[in-house]
Parts: sequence; C-alpha cells; structure tokens
Amino acid sequence: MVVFDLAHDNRGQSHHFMPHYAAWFAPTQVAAKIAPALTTFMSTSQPAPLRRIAHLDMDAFYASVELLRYPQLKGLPVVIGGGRRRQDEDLTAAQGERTPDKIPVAEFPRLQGYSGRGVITTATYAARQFGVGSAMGLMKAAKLCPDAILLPVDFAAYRHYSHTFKTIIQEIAPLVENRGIDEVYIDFTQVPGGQREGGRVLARLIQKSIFDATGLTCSVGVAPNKLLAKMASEFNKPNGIAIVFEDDLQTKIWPLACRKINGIGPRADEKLQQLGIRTIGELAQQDVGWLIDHFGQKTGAWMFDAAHGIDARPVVLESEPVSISRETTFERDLHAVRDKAELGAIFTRLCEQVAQDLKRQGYVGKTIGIKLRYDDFKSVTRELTLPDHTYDAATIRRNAGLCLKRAPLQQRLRLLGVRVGSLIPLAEHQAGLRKGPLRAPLQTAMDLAT
Ligand code: TTP
Ligand code: MG
Ligand code: MG
Repeated sequence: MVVFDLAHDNRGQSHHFMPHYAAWFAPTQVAAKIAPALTTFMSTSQPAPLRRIAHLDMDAFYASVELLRYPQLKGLPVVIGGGRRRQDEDLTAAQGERTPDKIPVAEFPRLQGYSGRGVITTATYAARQFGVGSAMGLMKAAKLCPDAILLPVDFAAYRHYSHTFKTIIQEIAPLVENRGIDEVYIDFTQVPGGQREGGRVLARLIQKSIFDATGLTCSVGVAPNKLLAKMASEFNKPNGIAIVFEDDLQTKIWPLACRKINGIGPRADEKLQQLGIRTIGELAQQDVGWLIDHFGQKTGAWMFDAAHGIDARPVVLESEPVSISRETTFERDLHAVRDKAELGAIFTRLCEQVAQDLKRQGYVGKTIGIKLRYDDFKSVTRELTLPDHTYDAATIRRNAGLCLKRAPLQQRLRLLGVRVGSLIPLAEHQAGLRKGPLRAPLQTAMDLAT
C-alpha cells in the first residue's frame, strides 16, 4: 500500500492521503509497486544486458473493438463517436432475431448528413485514408467521407479489452507500465528471449498472443528507452514491429518532426518552428545553453537529451486506480453525539479533500464509503453505490453521512475515513453525457437490429 503522509495540519491530526489504491475495501487490489531495480545483473561479473524497452499501442483501438462485434464492417471506413451506446441496446438486440454480425452493411448509419457537435474518438485505417481521424468534428468528417459508418462509443467494451490485452502481456513479460487505455511500456531487458533480434522475437510473441485471444492487432516499438520505443511503435502501424538501436538515432529518429517526441506539444512545437527548428535532428544540433535560454532550464535540458535519444526513465509497474480516499486519526477520541460539531466539520473536510483529489486526478466515482476505527482499535466500513458517478463534495458528504448512520456509534472514535470507489476517468464520463445531437438521435446498428 502506498500512503503518502502529508504534513500534519494545525490541529495535529495525521492525514493519510491514499491517492490511488483502495486500502480498506479491497486489499488485494492494493498495487502500487515500483519496478524492482535492475540490479540483479550488477552484482555478478557479467556485463549488464542492453536495455530493451518496448512500447505497445493497440491499432485503431475503439474501432477495432467495434469490428469484433460487427466483423462485416472489416475494411470499410468506420468512425467511432457521437454518443454513448445506450444500456438497453444490448438487451434489445438480444431479443431481436439477428445477432450483430448478421446486420447487413447497408443498414448501418452513415456519416452523411450528420449535424451535431459530436467528435470522432477514432477511425479505422480505411477511414483515415479520407483524412478523418481522432478529435475531428463529425460534421467535418461527414464532408470528407460521407459514406463512413458511424458507431457510438462503448467504453465498457473498450475497458474490458484493455484489461484483457494487458493481462496477456503481463503473463509473458511481468514488468508492464500502464499508459492509458490502449498502450503500455514493457521492460524486455530481463525477460527470457527479450534480447533476441533486439526484442523482435518477444514482440512477435506478444502480438500473436493478443491476437489469438482477442482478434485485435497492435504495434510494438522496441528501443533502448521509453522515449525511442514510443516513437518506434508508430513506425510500422498497424500490426507492425519496429526495432531501434542506439546507432539508429541519426537515420531513424533525426528526420522526424519535433512533435514526434512525446512531451513536445503543439505550443512548444510552434515555438521551435518559429526558431527555425522542424526536425529532431535540427533540435539535436542546437547548443544546450541556447535551448535553455529559450525554454527554461528544465525543458531546455530535457529537449537536448531527448533529441539525442537519451531517456533514463524506468518502466514502473502501476495498476489502475480503484479508489481515492482520505482519512484522519483524531488528536483525541471523539464521540458521535457529544462531539458532533467537531466530528461533522472533520467529516465535511475529508469529503472536500476527496472531491479535490478526484478532480485533480481526473476521476469520478460511484461508490461512497466510510471507515471508522473505535477507541478499542476495531474498525468498520460502510459503503453505498450511487446511480451516477460524481466528484461533487456535497454529494459525497451527503452519502457518506448516510453510510455513517448505518454504523454503530455508541463507542468513541479514533479515526474517520472517506472513500470514493468504482472510478472511471472524468473524460469518459463527460463523453457519455455529451448526448443529444441536433437532429434525431443517430440510430445505432443495435437499434437497427430490432
Ligand atoms: P490512440 O492509440 O491514439 O489511437 P488508436 O488506437 O485509435 O489508433 P492508432 O492505431 O493510431 O493507435 O488512442 C487510443 C484510443 O483512445 C482510440 O481508439 C480512441 C481514444 N481516443 C479518443 O477518444 N480521442 C482522441 O483524441 C484520441 C487520440 C484517442
Ligand atoms: Mg492505439
Ligand atoms: Mg494509444
């Protein structure tokens, strides 16, 4: 369990901030582990093996998951966006006579005539040939490729496949770092066979294992570090592998645009362009002092290293956050009735802190829980599930209050905690709420099945 001990506040209460990992309700899920340092080899006389870091990214991820459901759409331009799949649709489809894979292609909704404010999350490679892609408005995409099929997002399905492919990788190469829903870094260095052909053999094995289990393809880059691996995974997309060695820097990395460095965003890139620097090679030619003058000490020095392919960041094992919680041990034991006001104020504050943590980390949660520890050190927990996700302090407080009422309150308390669990990323939540295109709701293929 990772517990960050924050500074004691002026009441002398010790605050434990557990930003990610549920400590009370699901101890088996507590999993913030720092990757074991690669020290094993250093204690022997053998030279350390070459560092081989892989970056794996699923191909057209959301769209590819949809194609598992609708294999008849393979090879066609398909875009995903415009609203969340309604929960009743699966049920409706199940009652229909046709299974999803039997719906004729002609019956799927097209982009043509779309009006509304929806945005594309991703597009199949066939659709990308028309110039449509992630983050583009659906109306603009409709002009570029009116015949493209439009499907709604189904985050539950993407999360399921995300979990599945990551589990498969972990079984082959245990040192995996989560980088969002469709990508991971993997440390190949110590994995048996991880050095063969610079990592290609292991990359191929992982690709095949994922494909056999899910039908999904991915692309892998293997390089001396994360920075180069991330770039390499794009080289042969889709369903490709790219191996980069230190010696490949000038030929494979330097010709690329500066934007290809993960960390150089549109603003930094614009500034670099104004300074006449377009490629990573051009960036590498600059004097580090000059870069620091223009971008500050930290960024300037980092840019210089990045352009020279230098990146020492380790691959860090990290599981998805399952809950966010705050707890306080009181300075003196408090009684629910006799110290009601004081307890109430602390309770409200804990809820506000959890709400802040959620907002800062970009999550909303659905289960609200409390933990009490009594003066005899016995603990109890209570929790309830809301109809919808929230990060609202008042909602958390109200429901945590309901939990508290369900716990025995005769004995004095030494600790109080508040937890919000069943987290999903805020962005996902908001995407799901952004419904209501201006014209009649887009029919989904599931609708058509009935
Ligand atoms: P990406 O890995 O960036 O894209 P991708 O997997 O669709 O395609 P590629 O083959 O080029 O890797 O993103 C993963 C998923 O994240 C993507 O399928 C949909 C979602 N996403 C958005 O919702 N909005 C966005 O702007 C981007 C870039 C991705
Ligand atoms: Mg991807
Ligand atoms: Mg990705």
